[in-house]
Amino acid sequence: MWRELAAIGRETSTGGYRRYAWTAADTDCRSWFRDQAGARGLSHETDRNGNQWAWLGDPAAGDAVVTGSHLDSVPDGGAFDGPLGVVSAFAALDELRSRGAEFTRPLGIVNFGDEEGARFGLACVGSRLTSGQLTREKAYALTDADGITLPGAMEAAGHDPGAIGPDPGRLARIGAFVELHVEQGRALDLSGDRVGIASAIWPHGRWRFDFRGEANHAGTTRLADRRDPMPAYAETVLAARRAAELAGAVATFGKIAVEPNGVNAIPSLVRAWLDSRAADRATLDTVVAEIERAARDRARSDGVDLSVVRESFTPVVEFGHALRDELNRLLGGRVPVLATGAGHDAGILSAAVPTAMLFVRNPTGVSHSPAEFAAEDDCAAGVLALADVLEGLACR
Ligand code: HGY
Ligand code: MN
Ligand code: MN
Repeated sequence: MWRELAAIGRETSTGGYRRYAWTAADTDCRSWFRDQAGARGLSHETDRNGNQWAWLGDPAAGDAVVTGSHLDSVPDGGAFDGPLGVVSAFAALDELRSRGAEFTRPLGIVNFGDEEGARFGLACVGSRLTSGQLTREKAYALTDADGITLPGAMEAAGHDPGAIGPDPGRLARIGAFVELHVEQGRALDLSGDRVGIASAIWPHGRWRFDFRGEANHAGTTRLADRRDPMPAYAETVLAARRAAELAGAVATFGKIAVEPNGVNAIPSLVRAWLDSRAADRATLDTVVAEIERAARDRARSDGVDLSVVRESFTPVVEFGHALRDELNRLLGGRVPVLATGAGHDAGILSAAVPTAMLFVRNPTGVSHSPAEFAAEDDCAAGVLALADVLEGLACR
């Protein structure tokens, strides 16, 4: 199963994955998901927002136990972020069948669409739409770098965007959602555990900084006459690192677009995206405010205009203690419980459905990189833990 999926959307020159929402690679991942469901005799449906659901039993019976994750990636992402949760879900079902488990609740396996937001800039589009945290209007306004809209991309991929929007009926049928995910950090490596349980997700967001200056000749324009946006951007990146260090938070400028992007042309525009996260909302607000202040100060002194737009935001998620503690009990009670700075569909869904997460050890902690790795025996331990959890929740 893993090897079949691993070949899809992999960029040979980097070893990273380019599985962006509603692209050919995404379509191939969706076909893979449908085939896995069919091979196990599960019913398959794609919901109005493009999320895929595979069912054992009739979801209309309600109180379903659902597990799964996402298959899309960040640019040149790793093999495990997302896919490990989906592959483990199918493998855990196989394990439960080998145990002769009798399901007393419907079991769902889900592939949430567009979790990374790599193409349209907003994280967790599929789960946000379904849970009503992203309005149809805002979704229709999302565009990629080529100006293609989200509905346009859906249609080109064969999905009718006409009905995108909240799906409360679907969520009402879910009694519990458990997402297994590779850890994006080293807590389990440091504690020597194969599997962990999530306690919380840090609040985090994405802000777009547009520094607008004046295009001019790099060789003939005196420094005093320039309205160059690049130094203001550079000052902002350094201010972001200082602010984050001071606050024990994180701040990253990982994506930048320069116009006209010529070696011998002073830029007219530097567009840069900030990703910032902190353990609590007040700290995050303080860090972002400090970064914006530094950006405005330097922009002003350089005669550069600045606009800052918040493009994506996820408030702190505290996973419900009942399901969290039930997972720990089902796994023997000695599983480490850890917070994460990474966003997940489980975080989005936790506003509407009892939700929990299992983490699988990542020996280097590296993620959002081709170097992302998890050892096969740790992944197998994750499958068995997920099977134990699903058995305890859905097979009593
Ligand atoms: O950015 C995140 O935290 C997640 O990988 N989407
Ligand atoms: Mn990710
Ligand atoms: Mn992920």
